[in-house]
Amino acid sequence: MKQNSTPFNNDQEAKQRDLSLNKSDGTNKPLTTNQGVKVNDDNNSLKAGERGPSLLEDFILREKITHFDHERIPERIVHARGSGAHGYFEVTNPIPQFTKAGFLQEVGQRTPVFTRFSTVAGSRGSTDMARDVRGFSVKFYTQDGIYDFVGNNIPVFFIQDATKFPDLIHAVKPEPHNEMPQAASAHDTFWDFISLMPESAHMIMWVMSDRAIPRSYRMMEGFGVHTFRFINEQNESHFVKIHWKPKLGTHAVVWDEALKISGNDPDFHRRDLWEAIDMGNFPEWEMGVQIVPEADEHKFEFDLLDPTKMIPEELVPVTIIGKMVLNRNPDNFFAETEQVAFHPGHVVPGIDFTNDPLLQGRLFSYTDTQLSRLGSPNFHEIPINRSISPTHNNQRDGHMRQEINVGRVSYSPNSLGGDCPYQSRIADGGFASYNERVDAHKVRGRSESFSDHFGQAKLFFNSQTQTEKDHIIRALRFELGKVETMAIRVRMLGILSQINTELAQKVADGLRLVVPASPEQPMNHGVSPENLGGEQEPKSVPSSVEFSQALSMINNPTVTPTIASRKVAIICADGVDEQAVLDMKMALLKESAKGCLIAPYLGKVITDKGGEMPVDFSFLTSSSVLFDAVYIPGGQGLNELSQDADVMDFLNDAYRHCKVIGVQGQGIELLSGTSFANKIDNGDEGIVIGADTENTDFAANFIAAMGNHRFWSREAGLSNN
Ligand code: HDE
Repeated sequence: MKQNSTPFNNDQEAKQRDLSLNKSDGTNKPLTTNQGVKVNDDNNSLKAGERGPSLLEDFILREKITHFDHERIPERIVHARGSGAHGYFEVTNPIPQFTKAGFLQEVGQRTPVFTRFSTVAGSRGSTDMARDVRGFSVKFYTQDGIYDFVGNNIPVFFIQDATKFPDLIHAVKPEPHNEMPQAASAHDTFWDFISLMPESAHMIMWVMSDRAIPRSYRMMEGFGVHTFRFINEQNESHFVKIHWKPKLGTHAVVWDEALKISGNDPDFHRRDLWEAIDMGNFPEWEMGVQIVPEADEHKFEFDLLDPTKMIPEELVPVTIIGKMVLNRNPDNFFAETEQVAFHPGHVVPGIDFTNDPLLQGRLFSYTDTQLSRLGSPNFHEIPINRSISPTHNNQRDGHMRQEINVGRVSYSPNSLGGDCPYQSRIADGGFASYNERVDAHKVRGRSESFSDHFGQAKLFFNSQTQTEKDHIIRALRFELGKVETMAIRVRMLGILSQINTELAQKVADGLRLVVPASPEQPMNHGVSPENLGGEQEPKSVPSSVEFSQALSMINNPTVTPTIASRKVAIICADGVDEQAVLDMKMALLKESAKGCLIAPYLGKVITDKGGEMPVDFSFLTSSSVLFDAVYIPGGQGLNELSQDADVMDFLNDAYRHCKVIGVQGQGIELLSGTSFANKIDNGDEGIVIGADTENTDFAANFIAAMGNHRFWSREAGLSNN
C-alpha cells in the first residue's frame, strides 16, 4: 500500500452519493416559489381586473420570468457542442514504477469518472456530424483530488504554440461578417490560415481522414496529445503519452452519409451514447500509456514537446493499464454536461507537465474560460465539479459561494487556528512540482527541433489503405472546393505537394488546378525574415517508421469484429414473413445488436401468419443513414415497396454507404428496383442472400458480414468526385 496518502479508496459510487446531496425531484410534491412558498395559481398573473394591467406586486410572476430571463450562460468558446456520461475507471495493470498517482496503484481499484465528448467548432445546437476533431475529456474523482484528462480523438494538433490558438479558432469559426458557415471548416478563412501554417500539415491529414466523422463517440480513440510526465515515489520522471482504445473498435461513417445524418438526426452521436447506456450496452475503453524514460528524451527524430507529433507505436508500444466504463446517463444536461469544467492543469501527485508550449498555454486558459462561462471563481463548488476528497484552504467569498467556512482565520501562517489548514509533506501526499532544471535565456521563439512539418504527415498518409487515401483526397476536394479564393486553393496544393505528390495531384485534378512548382513563401510585408521573430524554416525530416498500422482505422490490429450495439433496419410491410423477422431479431439480440422494423406506415404490420408486429419507424421518420445494416425478410407484400421512392432511396443509400444488405426469400424481388440491381450477382460480399427462408446459416452469415463494418470495394464504381 502507498504510504503517502489516504488508503486506496475503491468506491465507484462515491461521486453519485455526493451528487445526490443536490438532487431535487418534484414528484408528488407541491409547486413552490424559490422561497419555498406554495403556489396556488401557476396559470394566471396578478391583474387589476381580469382584463386589466398586471401588477408589479406579483412576486410569483416576477420571480418566474426573471429566472427564465437568466437561464442561459455563455457557451464554451470551443467544444460548445457535447454529450457526457458517468462511469468508472478500473486499474487492470498498475504501474507504480512509473507513477505514484493514488488512483493507479492496485488491480481492480475503481475511481468514479464523468466523461464529455464534443465537437470543436460548432455552437451548442449544431450537428454532431460535422467534419471536426472530437474532444474526449474525463474527470476522475480520485481520493487525492480531481484529475482531468482533456484530450481529443486525434493524437496531434494544428499548432505548436498556444499564442496561435485564438487565430486558429477565429479562422475555423463562422466568418465574423456573416456568421457562416456553422460547424464547418470548409470555408475561406480556415484554409487561408492553414495554407499559411505549414506546421498544421500533419493534423490536416487526420482531420481530412474519416477520424473526423466517427460512427459513434463509443467508437473513437482518445489521445492526450501532449507529452506529460509520470512521477514515481522516488521522484523519478518518465515522459508519457496517454491513449484510450475503444472496445468496439474505431469506426467512421462516409461523408455523404454524414451530410445526410446531419439532416435526419443532428443529435446522432448524443442519441447513440444515451441509448447505448440506457440499453445497458455500456461503452468501454482501455487506457494505455507510451512511456519514455528521461534519458531517451532526445532519441527521436521529432521533439517530444512538439504537439504536432505523435510517437509511432512501432517505436514505443502502448501498454494497457486500465479501462473506463460509462454506465450512467446524467440526470440533468445543464447541471452536469454543461457545467462540467475540465482543465489539463487539474492533476494529482504522480502526474506532471512538460514544457510543450501548447500545453503551457492551456494551463492558463481553462480556469480563465470558466470564469467567463460559469461566472465565478467558485465554479469548483458546482456539484459536478466538486472533488470527493475534502477541500480546505484560505480562499474565501466570491459570487455564489456555497461553502460556509467556520472560524476567524483565513490566512497562513496563523497562530489563532493552530496554523490550519496545514501543508502536507510530499510523503503525506502534498503535491510538489517536478524539480526540472531550467537554465536558459528568455526568448520569444521556437526550437529548431520543431521545424519538421511534413515527416509525420507523410507517415500518416502512407499508412492509410487505398480506401482511406481516397477519402482524404475527396475530403480535401470538398473542403477546398468550398473555398472561394483561388489563391488559397493553390497555396494549399503547394502544402499538399510537400506531403505527397500523388495526393496533391489528385486533389488538384478534382479542382481542375495545377499543383504549383514550389510552395508559396509566407507574406512578410517587405520585412526580411531575420528582422522578424517567428518560426524556423519548415522542413521535412523522414520518419524512422515508414508505415504504421495503428494509424489506419481499417488496418488497425486492435479491432476484434463485433456488432454489439449496432442497429439494423428490418424492411417490413403487411404480409411480411413473421418467423424470419423474429429469428433475425433474436439473432441480433444475442449479439447485443438491435433490429428495428421500418414500414411505409407507423402502427403495426399484419404478418403472413395474420399476427401483428409493432413498427418502430416509417420511411418518412427514418433513413438508412441512421442504421448500420439493412435486412429484407421474405413475404408477400414487400414487392409493392419497389414502387416507393423513399424505400428505394433507403436501399440505394445503404448500398452507396457500403453497408451490409441481407435479403431472404421473396425479399430479393425488392432489390430489382434499386440502382445496384445489376451488382447483386457480382459476388458483393456485403449483399447476403438467403434464397430460402429455412436457411439456418443466414443470420450467422449476415452478422459475420456486419462485423466487417463496411464493404469498401463498392466505392470503386460509385463516384469520381
Ligand atoms: Fe482546449 N479549450 N485549448 N484543447 N479543449 C477548451 O475550455 C485551449 C487544445 C479540449 O468537454 C476551453 O472549458 C487552448 C488541445 C477539450 O468541457 C478553453 C488551447 C486539446 C475541450 C480551451 C487548446 C484540447 C477543450 C473552452 C491551445 C487536446 C472541451 C471551454 C493552447 C489535447 C472540454 C473550456 C469540455 C476546451 C483552450 C488546445 C482539448 C477555451 C488555449 C491541444 C476536449 O479553455
